[in-house]
Amino acid sequence: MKKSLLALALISAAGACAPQQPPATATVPVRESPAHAVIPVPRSITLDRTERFVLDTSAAVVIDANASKEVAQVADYLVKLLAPSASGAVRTTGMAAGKPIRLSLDPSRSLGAEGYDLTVGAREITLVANTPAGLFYGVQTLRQLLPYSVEHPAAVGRKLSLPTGRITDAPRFEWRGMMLDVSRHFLPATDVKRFIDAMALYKLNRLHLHLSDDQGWRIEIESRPALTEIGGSTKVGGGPGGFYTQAEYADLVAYAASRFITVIPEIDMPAHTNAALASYPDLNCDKVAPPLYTGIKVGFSALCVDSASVLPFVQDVIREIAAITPGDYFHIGGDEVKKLTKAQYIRFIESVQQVVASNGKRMIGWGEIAPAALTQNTIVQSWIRDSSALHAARGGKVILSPSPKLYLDMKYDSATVLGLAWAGLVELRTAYDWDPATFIPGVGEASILGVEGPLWSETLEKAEDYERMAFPRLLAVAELGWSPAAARDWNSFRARVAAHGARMSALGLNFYRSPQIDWQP
Ligand code: TNX
Repeated sequence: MKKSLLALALISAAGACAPQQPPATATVPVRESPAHAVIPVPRSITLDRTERFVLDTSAAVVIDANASKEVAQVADYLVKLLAPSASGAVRTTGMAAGKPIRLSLDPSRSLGAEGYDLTVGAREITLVANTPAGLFYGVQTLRQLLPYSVEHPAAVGRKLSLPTGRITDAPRFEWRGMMLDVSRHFLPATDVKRFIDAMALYKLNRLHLHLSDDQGWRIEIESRPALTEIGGSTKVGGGPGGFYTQAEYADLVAYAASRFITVIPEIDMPAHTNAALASYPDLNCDKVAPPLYTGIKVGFSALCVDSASVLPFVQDVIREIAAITPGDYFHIGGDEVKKLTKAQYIRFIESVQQVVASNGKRMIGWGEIAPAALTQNTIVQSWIRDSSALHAARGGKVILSPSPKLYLDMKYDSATVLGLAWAGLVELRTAYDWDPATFIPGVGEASILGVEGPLWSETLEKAEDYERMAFPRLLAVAELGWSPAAARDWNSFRARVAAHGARMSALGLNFYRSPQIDWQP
């Protein structure tokens, strides 16, 4: 009881624009109301319940006169977010602002590559970081301290204000990701951009695109045009597929970068390759192209790894994609290979590792690749209880995507229409309530690069379907990846998620109304 009284006395998260809550009495039915609804929960947050910073036209975003282009871009992003409530343009120091919102870099502060320090006073906000990324994450916190009406710029008469206080913050893990399977069904670039925007709100920084599988090849390869002409022509269930041209992909990558998100392309091999096998007969041992595949079985296809045609193919594909991918990573899949011997598989993975390295990228592969002779630079993405501990033992890094916790395509409960259930049902609490550092024996905190929620799309036909499976579990992935273990708590999380329903609705995101949450109106 004492705890809820205290919570009520603090600022209501969803009602951040409203005056303070009336004092609670023991007879009033108490609805748990957190002091704030910031997700992922910051490392340190102290809010003052007596004063607020009110956004009005005397408020203006201010940067140093000699600020870098990237800092100016973050300031522009914030101006757009606050429009039309604050004054309309970024100002530079020297030009007076009634109520400045100052963004600056200060290398003398030890805030890390993505941390920030946000101080909100009644007449001034200061946001400091070591990097533009840190400023961007501070902006997302500021955004979440504002009422959800900030997501409705056209709303008439909305009042934006936020509690005064101080937040100092930095992420636990450098890898905070989600994966979109755009192969089983194709997701157009405009829909992927909506995901990118939502990821940014929750401080996720890695978007892994599963660009090829049995059912579809989704990125143009200029030297191998049939991959998209044939391999990209259909999808699960049949009907037209789709693909990104290289220009569209590059645009997507740049859009993600403007939100400090690195795109990781995945070309799954040697299995999950029917779309490629159907496009180029030479990749098959019998030189006969199989028909296109529109079902949802896995494991039946494999490149003819010992044929002379395969390595040049792999080289062409990796070279072309690496050339339009500024990020450090290239994901080669490597999962669920049933048609090769272990020796063939290991030899293939080791040769692909060389191709990836020679194109200047760090290789990532699913857990099955761990027994190969991987370099320390290679990253293993664990999805079942696999041998990723082998990689940790050799000093390599592991990304955790355990299917019974983070597979965003698993059904929430037995009534969920979309999704699969082979790894179990994954309600919100299941996704949230565990600790990455103790999950796999032999893969401790120091070996963990971070976490990622894969969203496989066998059953997802359109953006709304992808969204319904991703939200709200994506918020759990975000908090697992960002917040220190000591700051994470299911009851606190569930109270904060309650306030995000309205925000997700305002953003037009189709989310699952988990019965584990007392959604705020
Ligand atoms: C396993 S996870 C797969 C995918 C499926 C997914 C469905 C992984 C590396 N392979 O091919 O789409 O399950 O949940």
